[in-house]
Amino acid sequence: MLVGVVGKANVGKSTFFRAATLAPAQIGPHPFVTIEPNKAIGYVKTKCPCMKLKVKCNPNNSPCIDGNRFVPFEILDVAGLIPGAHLGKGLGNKFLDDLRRADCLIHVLDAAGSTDEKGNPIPLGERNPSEDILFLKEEFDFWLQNILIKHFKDKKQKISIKDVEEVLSGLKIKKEHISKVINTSELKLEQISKWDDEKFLKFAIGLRSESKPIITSANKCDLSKARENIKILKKEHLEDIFIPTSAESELVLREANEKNLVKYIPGEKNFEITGDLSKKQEGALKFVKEKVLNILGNTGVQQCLNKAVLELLNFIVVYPVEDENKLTDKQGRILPDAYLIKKGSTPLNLAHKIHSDIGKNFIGAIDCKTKRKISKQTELKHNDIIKILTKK
Ligand SMILES: Nc1nc2c(ncn2[C@@H]2O[C@H](COP(=O)(O)OP(=O)(O)O)[C@@H](O)[C@H]2O)c(=O)[nH]1
Ligand SMILES: [Mg+2]
Repeated sequence: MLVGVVGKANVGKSTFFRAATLAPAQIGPHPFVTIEPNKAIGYVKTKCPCMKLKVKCNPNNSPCIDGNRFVPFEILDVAGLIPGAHLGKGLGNKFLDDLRRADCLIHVLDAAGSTDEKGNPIPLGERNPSEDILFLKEEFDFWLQNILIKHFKDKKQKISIKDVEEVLSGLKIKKEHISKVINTSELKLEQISKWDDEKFLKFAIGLRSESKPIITSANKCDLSKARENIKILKKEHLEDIFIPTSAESELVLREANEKNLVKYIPGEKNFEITGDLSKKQEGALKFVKEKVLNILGNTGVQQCLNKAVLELLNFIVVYPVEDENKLTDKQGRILPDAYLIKKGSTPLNLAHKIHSDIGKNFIGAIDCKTKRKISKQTELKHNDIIKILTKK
């Protein structure tokens, strides 16, 4: 699963990415393999079972702060969106190449309208952010339309869903996305070779909205202009999901937390001052408190991550353990690891996710809350604690 952070220049994309990927707490030396330069680890925030079960957990892959478990996943910093990307202008190819790898997008928008199409600063409110919402979608749609036309227009042979799937496999567009678009529109795949450009565009729009769901981070919401604009945006784009954000505020808070100046749990409304602040730091935190937390209730960054992974992508969190009574791994750590897994997954899917050998030797599983054996087809639930049984 890969969540892409997208947007044009100067909207706060890098700020969002840095804030979202700054670990909320240290958890010892980490076995994460080095990932590519524009990828980093972000965290979903969820209630750790340790509270309800009244145990003290020893997290290994996912920090737990006051009963809030932060579960890792990968975020991609997509190359900046630029006008004419679909025509291969500037770094357009890089942008589209990044975009095709994402399963879900967080679109960072300058909701204050203080940047033009290319990201140059302009007076506050001069650009209508609504244009940027269309801009992102259009660049992708036109690009996809061209790919579809190139492969399917005026072709002699009969085209099946499988043929479309093959052409689009590198874009993470799957059979179920294609069938859904065909079944819910008047587009007839049998006639694809005779479609006009408009039908190809319709197909592209459908495929994009099925395969790359978007959350809009209406950013710079510390500015009142942005908060005004968001009301209008919500009315104009009923099908879109908007979360008001102040990426800069989240970064201020996470950095202050890292330096032990404050105690801040991502996504919360409050923070506690725990260190000696300079006048400048005090001013920045006061701004965040008064202009963001008191008005919006949170900075919105953690909310975007949670919404993307748990709602749009439909993932749940499960905890594999070795000992179903003590809830420990081999080293005796309680609830050491939390895994994100697609809703609908089974214990067998989980076994494969942990390790291919565990998957191969799978013979069953135990639900550690009920201590009962569950079948390999049982659908796992959010916050399940599971012991995988393997043959020796
Ligand atoms: N007011 C305000 N400014 C922000 C916010 N996030 C980023 N910025 C500012 O927007 C500018 C561009 O930020 P950056 O993250 O480099 O944008 P990018 O080009 O989209 O990666 C910088 O001056 C940031 O300080 C925010 O939440 N509120
Ligand atoms: Mg940047």
